[in-house]
Amino acid sequence: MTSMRSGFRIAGAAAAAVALLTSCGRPSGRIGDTAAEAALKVYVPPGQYDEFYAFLSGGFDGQVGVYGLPSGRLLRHVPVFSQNPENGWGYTEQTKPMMNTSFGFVPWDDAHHPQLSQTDGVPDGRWLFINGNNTPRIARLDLTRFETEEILEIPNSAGNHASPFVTPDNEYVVAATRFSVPTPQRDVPIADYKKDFAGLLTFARVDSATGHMAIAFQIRMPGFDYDLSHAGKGPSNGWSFFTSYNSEQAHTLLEVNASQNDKDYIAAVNWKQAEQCVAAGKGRMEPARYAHNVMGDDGIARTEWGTSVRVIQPADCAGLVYFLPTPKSPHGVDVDPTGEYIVSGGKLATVIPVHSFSKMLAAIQARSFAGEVAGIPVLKYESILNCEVQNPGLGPLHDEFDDKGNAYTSMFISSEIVKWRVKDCQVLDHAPVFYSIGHLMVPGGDSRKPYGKYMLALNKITKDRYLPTGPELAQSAQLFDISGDRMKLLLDFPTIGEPHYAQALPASVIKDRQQKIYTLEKNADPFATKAEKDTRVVRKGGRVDVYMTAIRSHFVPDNIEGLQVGDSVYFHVTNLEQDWDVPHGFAAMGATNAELLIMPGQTRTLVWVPVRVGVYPFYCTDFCSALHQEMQGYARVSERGSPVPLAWNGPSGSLGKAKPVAMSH
Ligand code: K7E
Ligand code: CUA
Repeated sequence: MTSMRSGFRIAGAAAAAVALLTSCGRPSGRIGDTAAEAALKVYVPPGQYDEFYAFLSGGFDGQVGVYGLPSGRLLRHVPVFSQNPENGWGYTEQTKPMMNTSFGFVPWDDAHHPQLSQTDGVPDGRWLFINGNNTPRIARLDLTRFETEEILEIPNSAGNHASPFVTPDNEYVVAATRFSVPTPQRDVPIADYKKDFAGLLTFARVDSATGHMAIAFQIRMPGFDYDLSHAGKGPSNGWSFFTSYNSEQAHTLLEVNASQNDKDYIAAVNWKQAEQCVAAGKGRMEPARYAHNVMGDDGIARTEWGTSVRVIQPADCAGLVYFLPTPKSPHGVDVDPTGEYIVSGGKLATVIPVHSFSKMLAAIQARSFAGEVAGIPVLKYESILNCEVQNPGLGPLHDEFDDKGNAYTSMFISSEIVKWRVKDCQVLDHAPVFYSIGHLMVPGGDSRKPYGKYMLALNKITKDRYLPTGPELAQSAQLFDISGDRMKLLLDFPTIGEPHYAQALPASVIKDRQQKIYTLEKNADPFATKAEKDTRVVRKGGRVDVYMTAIRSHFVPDNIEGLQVGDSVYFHVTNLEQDWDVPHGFAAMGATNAELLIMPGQTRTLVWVPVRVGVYPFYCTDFCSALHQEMQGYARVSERGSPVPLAWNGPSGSLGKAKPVAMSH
């Protein structure tokens, strides 16, 4: 009864909102049957959970945003490639190595494509992989902790866009070169592009138990721009497909020069064939230096340096790669849930081509080729085509699928989504989006098992959709109901960064697997302090190590003297709490990096180099109890060479043994 009544109230509010919108003369979109029905479909009452977790890449913010669907509520912002002062990611001593690359410490990247790990072609909720574009990298997040656990640099590459796109049992995650470069890198004229530049396709093996990645092999391809990828599944399991543009191999003004050819190519790579060639000793180990950063069980990230990588030339491994002619400057490539159909979005194409995997195999078997490029056989467009979607709209980019044999294609230029039937390319519906859609996402929509209830449009331009916020406006996501024949717009919500692709899966797959604390007993950080009696301050030359604890609502020690200007002061703070959702923060005045946000049972280290004499406060930044404001302390900094002795308070210190008030812990 109560829920009925609150339902009506919301319905009324939403209807009023729509009336407002339309009275301003702005497009309201095609809002469901009524706005009230739409509102009820996305309303998740306080205290209740969303049905799906959605993982949206942050684009140029280098992170992953975790949202609940259908509400669009932001649940987490997980730092990956970019430093995050909110919790010290990439600033603490334990996490800094995650940003190591062969170029040094790189605290930012452009992250486009989240990919859930899969078992038998279905998202299994173990890990989320995501690519870094600018400094080619692939990261892996652990979904019991929503933390980044591993980052692998991809050598011999540039512009790692067609990545990570897992195979159906996480055998591999892939990477590809969007901006072909000399490989190995060397000093050559840019005008020698056609002679010296190449685009490598990389396959990194994923360990099925640990998720750890390792580069298995790379394939040296002609110097096109390899743009996107998806793995085959079902009958096409064992293959990965990569779009390419710039088959013209232009190196300047690509806008014009790379739009000459009517068709570019999808590269179909038979990775099982690659495995056989590798086993037969094909390919050459080439020197390559790259970072492989792994978060240890002790919560400390470490870098291992790769020194070489196996590179295969297609000419040395028959049957490894075929080119599928595809109109025109294709962007996305997507494989339908059955694994038979390979769809591509040619940005400048007037149709959406659907290739047939079985026709492709038949053409290969019949050796019916149109020619070859750099030793790679080119198939005939007509012989592999299943059908073309006619008049879909303008600027097709990406496709997702539902569980009823339908595809949904984003049309960037005409700002709409077109729904069509995969088997015969029949257009079924159009829905406008606001505006300029990039990717779109159906939960499970690139797997063998789409959930087919919702679709999320990820839009580039939001002019006039939200309250204006100066020159920079938020990107937006729009949620559609796709359970019926026609797509129905339900909800708009702003996002963090620029989501390119996204993934989603039922919340039930991961919500009960969440780690709630770090077990203090198992804390293996060498600078951990597991009890207040063990707190201490140790000087070695110009380095001072502060072994500090935090518990509601005090630090031990909370008075420190004898620090000197120019010291490197390492605050190793261990959170002694063993309750879910009780982090403590730590910030020191004069520190030039970020705060620490320390989870229960965890140790995190902040380095502070005092630059001036004085007495500086430090405090807890995360409101942890009624006496959170009392969770503070002082550090006294003296001149270099000062006779003030190193001293602190707490059980082992000379500034006072006992705390005047001991809260229970
Ligand atoms: Cu189309 Cu980077 Cu996948 Cu953006 S990409 S939209
Ligand atoms: Cu600890 Cu606030």
